[in-house]
Amino acid sequence: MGYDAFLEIDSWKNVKEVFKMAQFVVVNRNVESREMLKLIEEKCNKFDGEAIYLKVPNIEISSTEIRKRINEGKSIKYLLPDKVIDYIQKMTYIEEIDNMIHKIEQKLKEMLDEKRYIHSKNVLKAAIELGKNFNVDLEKIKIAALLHDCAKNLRDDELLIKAYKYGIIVDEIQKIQPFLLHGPVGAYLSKFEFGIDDEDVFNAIYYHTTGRKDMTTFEEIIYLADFISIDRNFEGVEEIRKKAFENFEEALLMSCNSTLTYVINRNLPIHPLTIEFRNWLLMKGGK
Ligand code: DGI
Ligand code: FE
Ligand code: FE
Repeated sequence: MGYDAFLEIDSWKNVKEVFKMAQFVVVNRNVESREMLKLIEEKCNKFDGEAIYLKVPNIEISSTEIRKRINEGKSIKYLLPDKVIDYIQKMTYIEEIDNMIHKIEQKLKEMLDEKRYIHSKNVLKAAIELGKNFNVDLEKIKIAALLHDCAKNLRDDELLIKAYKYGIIVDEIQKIQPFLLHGPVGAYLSKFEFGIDDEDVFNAIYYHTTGRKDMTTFEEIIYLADFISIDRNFEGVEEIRKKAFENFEEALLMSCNSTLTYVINRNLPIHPLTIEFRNWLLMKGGK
């Protein structure tokens, strides 16, 4: 332990016990002096224990300084091994996002009914499980999953007004089925109401209901997580849930097919994006 800390050893709990159990190794970054050695010896005598003093090269790196630099947002390059820096940065990022997620959850609770809020949390869980299999930013996945239905409890007229406000061009099908706008409007809400300025998150929310061609893996994960989340209980969901972890692409196609069947059975208009999504899945699957 450091010399300074050793001199304050009296404040420890059961110091005598500790001295009995272990021999202290005292190091110091300052130059050693006769005075220092004397003080170490005095402590040892006091507690009837032993300590050895170890000369260490005087490296101008202190953990206090490193912590200070991190808090000030300054670089700590060369003060620590790169791997340790990477680890600290990753942990700092995760902590930041966790704080962010906590705030999102509070706000979301006010915007959604209980069932929808629980669904959002379930989609988050499913998205993490799916995301682990891909090289995606899991922290961002969490945010997108949590927010994907943030506009879901808006009434049709509210969705249309918000779509107008955000400059979303409402197509023919969205005019008759305004609920389809909960994706696009949700994407804008996540940006302007929740302050999440991220393209992946934005697009994943925007297209989570219909899908689209050329979807990114990030978007696909949110789409599928929404479909297989634990609160879903329609026919065939178990099979898709299983498939999602065996053959991701096929599970996407199965979800899309299932949605289309649902829409067709109810004689509802199919959104062109849904069709483009399906065709694209078929092509890339080579089927
Ligand atoms: O918001 P969720 O219920 O969690 O899930 P979602 O955003 O995927 O919405 C599912 C609903 O969207 C479901 O009732 C089917 C409908 N849907 C999906 N694609 C289309 C569609 N409805 C129409 N009319 N046309 C589509 O292309
Ligand atoms: Fe939705
Ligand atoms: Fe959903």
